[in-house]
Amino acid sequence: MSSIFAKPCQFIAGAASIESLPPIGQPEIAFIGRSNAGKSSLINALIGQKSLVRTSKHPGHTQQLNFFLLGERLMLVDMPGYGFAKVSKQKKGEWDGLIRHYLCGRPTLRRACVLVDARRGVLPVDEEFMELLDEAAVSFQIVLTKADTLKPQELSNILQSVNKTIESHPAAHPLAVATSALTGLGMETLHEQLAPFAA
Ligand SMILES: Nc1nc2c(ncn2[C@@H]2O[C@H](COP(=O)(O)OP(=O)(O)OP(=O)(O)O)[C@@H](O)[C@H]2O)c(=O)[nH]1
Ligand SMILES: [Mg+2]
Repeated sequence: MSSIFAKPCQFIAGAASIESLPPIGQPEIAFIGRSNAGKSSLINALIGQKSLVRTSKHPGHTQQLNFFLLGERLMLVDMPGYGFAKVSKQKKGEWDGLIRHYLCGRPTLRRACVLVDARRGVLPVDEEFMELLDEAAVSFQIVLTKADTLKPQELSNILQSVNKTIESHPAAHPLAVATSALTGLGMETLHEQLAPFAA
């Protein structure tokens, strides 16, 4: 495991509104994606812990922006899922508004990881957020999650199609990475790509 990801990681703050966002500090990496895409699980897998970040099989579990400080030098930000139909319209609006505000206005945000469930592929709501990231000039990377649930050929097909999507997004990292929080697939690649953002 590359050094920063082997360092202690601690919960720093949770923010359910723009007013309660923690002050600007260390460089930040945000993990965004649809509800249930595997954001919280991926952060646990990246830091080699089972349950620092709470996960659930029920979509809509993470309900605020949660800030985790890694090795005192890099903030990992777990976000609520976007576009979740089963929460009230008002809640959905609040979450999407908070996510948008954070993504477009956070000077310490270095990279957004856009998580896409490999079984579902890129959906219109993912495209919407990728366009927002393009406009805000926030560099992002598509991370396919739950790769363990697909056969190798299926995974290769979805990777190919996602890499096509990337071509139309100027802020996107040129290659998507396939991951599994269960098997650890892709963690080394993400460690290598994200570690340089640490202060
Ligand atoms: N098979 C498999 N299941 C996974 C993987 N990652 C996450 N899951 C499962 O997917 C479900 C959702 O995981 P979470 O990490 O809570 O997803 P989330 O994106 O944080 O969800 P919200 O907070 O509700 O937006 C849980 O049941 C996880 O066990 C994976 O790599 N493989
Ligand atoms: Mg979550």
